[in-house]
Amino acid sequence: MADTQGMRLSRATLDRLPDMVARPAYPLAERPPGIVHFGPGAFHRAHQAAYVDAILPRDPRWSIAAVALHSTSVADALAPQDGLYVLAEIASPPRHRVIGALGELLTAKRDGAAILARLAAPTTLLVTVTVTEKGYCLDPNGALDREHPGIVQDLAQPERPTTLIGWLVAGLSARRDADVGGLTILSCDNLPGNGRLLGGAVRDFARLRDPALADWIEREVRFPSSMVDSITPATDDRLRAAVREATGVIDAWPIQREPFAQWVVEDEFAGERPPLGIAGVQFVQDVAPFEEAKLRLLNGAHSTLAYLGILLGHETVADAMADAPLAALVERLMRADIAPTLHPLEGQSLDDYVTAILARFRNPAMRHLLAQIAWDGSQKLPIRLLGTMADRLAARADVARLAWPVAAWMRFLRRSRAADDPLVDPLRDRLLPLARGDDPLALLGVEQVFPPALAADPRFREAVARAYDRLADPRAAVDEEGRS
Ligand code: CS2
Repeated sequence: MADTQGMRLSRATLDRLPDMVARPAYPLAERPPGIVHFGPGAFHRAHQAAYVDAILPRDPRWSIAAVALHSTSVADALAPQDGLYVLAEIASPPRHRVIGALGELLTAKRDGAAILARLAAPTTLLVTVTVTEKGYCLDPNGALDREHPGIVQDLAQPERPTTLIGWLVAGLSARRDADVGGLTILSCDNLPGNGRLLGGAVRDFARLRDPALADWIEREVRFPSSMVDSITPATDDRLRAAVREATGVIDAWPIQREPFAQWVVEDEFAGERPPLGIAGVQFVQDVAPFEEAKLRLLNGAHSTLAYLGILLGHETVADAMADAPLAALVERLMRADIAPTLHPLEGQSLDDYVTAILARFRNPAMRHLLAQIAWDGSQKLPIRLLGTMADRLAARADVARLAWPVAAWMRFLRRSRAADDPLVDPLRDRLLPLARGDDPLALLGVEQVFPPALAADPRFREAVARAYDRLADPRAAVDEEGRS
C-alpha cells in the first residue's frame, strides 16, 4: 500500500470518478447479502464478484458477504472503501470498473458469530468457495483427510472451527437448528469434480461429528461443480499506480485480470438459482468435460510454462510464450498429448480452444508472474498433469513430452533456495530434502503427489528420469525439443 495521500475510493467518492470508469448501477448494500463467499482473494474478486456485480441491478438480493478464514488483510483494505474496489481488465487500453458486490466483509478472526449467523440466515441462498486446492483438506484419494491437523482440531472443537470444512459444517448445523431450509454450496476452485469433492468432505466431517446432521446435509444441501476461468495476475504497485492514474482515487487493493472470463456451473441447486445466466454464466447438466479440458489444457500448460520458464530465466507467462522453442513445445504438449485424453466440448472444438488459450497466454499487456503459478506445485501437479499422464499410459501412448513438466518441477524444487527464493508449497518440508538429495526420482515416492500405481510404472519413471537428465541444460534441451 505504497500511496496513502489523496482521496480514497468509497461510496462518498464514487460520483467523482471519471465517466470512463464504470460503477455500480444499483443501490449499494441495502439488503442482507444472499451469498456467503469463503476466500475473497484476487480470483474471487476478479471473477465471481464481477459476475454478481452484473446481476445486482436486476436482482439486489444477491450481494456477497465475503469471509476471510486466515487473514484480515482484505477486510482491512476494503472496509474504509465500503467494500468497493476497482477491477482492471488488462487490454489495450485497459478498462476500469468499480465492483460493489461485496456488501459485507467478515473475518474468522473477528467475526465468528456473525459468520455462523449469516450461514443460518433465511436470506442466505448460496455459499461460494475459493480457498485453493489445499483448503479442501483432502487425502490423495479425494476424501476428507482425517489426519489433517486442521481437521483434527476442528473435530475436537467443532464450535471453534479453523478450516473451510469445519466452518461449513458449523454453519450448516446452525442452519438446521434455525430450521430455515437447505442451501447450495458452490465450489469455484481448480479441482476436477470440485463440488463432489467438497460435498464428500463436508458430509464425512459431519458424519464424524453428528450422523443426523450428515443426513440433513444429504437431504437439504447441494454441491454443484463448476469450471471457473479468468487469468488473474496478483496485484502489484504498478497496478495500484495505474488504477490511481485512471480513476483519480486511491484503491488500497485493486484487482486485475484478462478481459476473458468463463463460468460453467452444474445446474444442481437446492433452492433458488441466482440469475447469473444474464451475466454470461453457462448452466449445464454435466460440467465435467469443461472442467477437465480447462484444468488439463490451460492449467496444465500454465504449470509447464511456469517450471520450464523459470528454469530458462523467464519472468512472466508472456515472456515464456515469446520464447519460440518453449512455446512450440507447450503447444505440441497441448495438442498432441493432452487433447487426446479429453471429451469433446459442446459448441467449441478442442483445437480452437487450444488456439484461444495460447492467444490469452500471449497477451502482452499482462504481467503474470511464472512464480505465482509455480506455487503449490504438489497440489496442482496431480490435477493438472498426472491424470493426463495416467490416461496416456493406459492408452499405451508415448509419454516422453508429458514427462517434461514433471521433471521441470523437480529441477525447480532442487533450485529453490530457502532464503532468497522460498518455496511456497504445503509439502515444502517433505519435498525439499528429497529434491536436493542424490536420487531425484525419490520424489516419486511422495504419495500425496504421485499415486503409487503411477509412481511404480517403469515407462513413467524412465520418461521422467530422461527428461530430468536433459533438463540439466534447460536451454539446450528446450531448443532441441522445440525444433524437432
Ligand atoms: C494459474 C491459474 O496460478 C495458477 O496456477 O494456472 O490461477 C489460472 O490463471 C486460472 O486458473 C485461470 O483461470
